[in-house]
Amino acid sequence: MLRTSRGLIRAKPLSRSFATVTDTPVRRYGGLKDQDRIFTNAFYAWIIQTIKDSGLRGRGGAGFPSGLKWSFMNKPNWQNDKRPRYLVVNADEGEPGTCKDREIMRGDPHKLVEGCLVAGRGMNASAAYIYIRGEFYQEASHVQQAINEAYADGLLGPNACGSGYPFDVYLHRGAGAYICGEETALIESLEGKQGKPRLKPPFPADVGLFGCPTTVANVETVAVAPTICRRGGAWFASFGRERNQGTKLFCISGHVNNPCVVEEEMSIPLRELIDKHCGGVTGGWDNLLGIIPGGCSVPVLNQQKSGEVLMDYDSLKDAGSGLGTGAVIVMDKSTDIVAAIARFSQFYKHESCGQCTPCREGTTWMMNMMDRMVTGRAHVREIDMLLELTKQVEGRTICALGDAAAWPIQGLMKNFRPEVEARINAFRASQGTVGFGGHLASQA
Ligand code: L3W
Ligand code: SF4
Repeated sequence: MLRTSRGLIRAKPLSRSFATVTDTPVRRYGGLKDQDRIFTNAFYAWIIQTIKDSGLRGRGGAGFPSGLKWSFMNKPNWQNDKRPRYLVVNADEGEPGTCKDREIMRGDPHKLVEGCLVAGRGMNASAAYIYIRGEFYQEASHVQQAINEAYADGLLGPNACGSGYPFDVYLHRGAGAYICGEETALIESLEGKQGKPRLKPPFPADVGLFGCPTTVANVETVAVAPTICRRGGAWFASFGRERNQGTKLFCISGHVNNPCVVEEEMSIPLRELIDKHCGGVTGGWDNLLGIIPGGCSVPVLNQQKSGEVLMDYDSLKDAGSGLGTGAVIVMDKSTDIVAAIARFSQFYKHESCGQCTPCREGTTWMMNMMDRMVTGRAHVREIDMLLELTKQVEGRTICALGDAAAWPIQGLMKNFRPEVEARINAFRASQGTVGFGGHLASQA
C-alpha cells in the first residue's frame, strides 16, 4: 500500500482495497474512547452531523447527500411516532461493470456490520436488513459470519455493545432480479412480494419497509460511515473538491492492462485513474475508443472527453455523463460500440419489470431499433426516431430504469453518431440501395 502526502492510504487493487480507510474492524469498536457516548440519546445527532460535515453522498448511483437523507428519519416529532425504523442496506449489486460492494463484503464484512450499527444508531433504527444479490453466495457467507461474530461478542442484539440500545442485523438473499436494486422494489421484495418499484412519494423515510420509516443505503456508503465518525467529517471532506468530497471505490474493467477495484480520492482525473492503477489502456491512450465512467446506465464518453473529465459528480455531469456507481468500462478501438450499447438495450428490456408502459414498450422498441443499427439495416432518419423514443421514455416512468435504458443510447448518438451513420450507409451501399435502408428496399 502507498501512503500519500495527504494521509490517504491508497490500496493495491482488489480485495483489501476498502480496508484502506477502514482500519478498525468491528470487533474492536468497543475499544474506542467514545464508546460510552455512542448509545446515549443525543449521540444520533452527532452521527448525522458528522456525516453531513463529511460531504458523503450516496455511493449507489444517485449521489444524494447521505447526512441529509439519514436525517429524514429523525423529523421533529419522530419520538411520537411509535413505528420501528429500519436501515436497509442495498447489497443487490447488479449494475453491469460494478463490482465494488462485492469486494467490501468479501474482504471486510465486519466493516459493513459496524456501518450498520453506526448508521442505524444515527437514524434511531432498531434493525438493519442487508439485501444481498442472490448470486453472491460467498459474500453472503462472509457477511453472515461477521454478523454471527458480532452477536457472539455482544455487539448486536437487545443490548448492543452493552449499551441497552437494541439493534439487530439480518441478511436476506435476493433472487437475481436487477430491478430489486431499485430501493422500493427492494423493499417490496423484502416484504415477500414481487420486486416492482413503488411510486415516490411517499419516500421510504416516511413509508418504507413494512410501512415503517426506512432508509435504503448502498453498501459502500454504510461501510465508510464508521471511519468518518472515527476520523471526523473534516478529514473525509478534505479529499476531492467541493460537493464531490471523500474517497470512492472505482471498478475499472474492459480494455486496460490490469482491471481492478481501487479506492481513490474523488475528482481524480479519469486518465490518471486508469494510468496509475490499471497500467493504462491496452495499446496506449491513442488506441482508446471511449469510456463508460459509471456503470452501464450512464452515457459513454468519447476519447477526447475521457481525457478531460474528473471522476466526480459535477465534472461527469458537465461532460454529459455521470459518476453512477463508479464503474469504469474502458473500450479500445477494437470495440463494436454500436453492438456494445445494443447489448445494454437487451439487458434493460430483459430487466424491465413491465409495470409502466413507456418502459415496458419503450425498452422493447429501443432493443429492436438498436439491433437494426448494429447490422446497419436501418435508415439514417431512424437515428432521430430512436432518439425521440428515448425522450419519450426518459422521465416518464415510475423508476430510473427507464432513464437508464435511454441514456446509453443518447450517449452513443451524441458521441458516436458518425459511426452509426457510416454503418447504415455501408450496408445500403452493399445492397445497392442508396437512399433507403436495406429492409425498406427489400420490401419495395
Ligand atoms: C426523502 C425526499 N428521501 C430523495 C432519497 C430516495 C433515495 C435517494 C436518492 O436511483 C440511481 C439511478 C440509477 N425525501 C427525497 C428522498 N430521497 N428525495 O434519496 O433518490 P433518487 O431517486 O435520486 O435515486 P435512486 O432511485 O436511488 C439510483 C443509478 O443510480 N445507477 C445504478 C445503480 C446500480 C447500483 C448497483 O448495482 N448497486 O446501485 C447508476 O447510475 O440509474 O439513477 O434513497 O429515497 N424528498
Ligand atoms: Fe418497472 Fe421499468 Fe416502470 Fe421501473 S420504469 S417500474 S422497471 S416498468
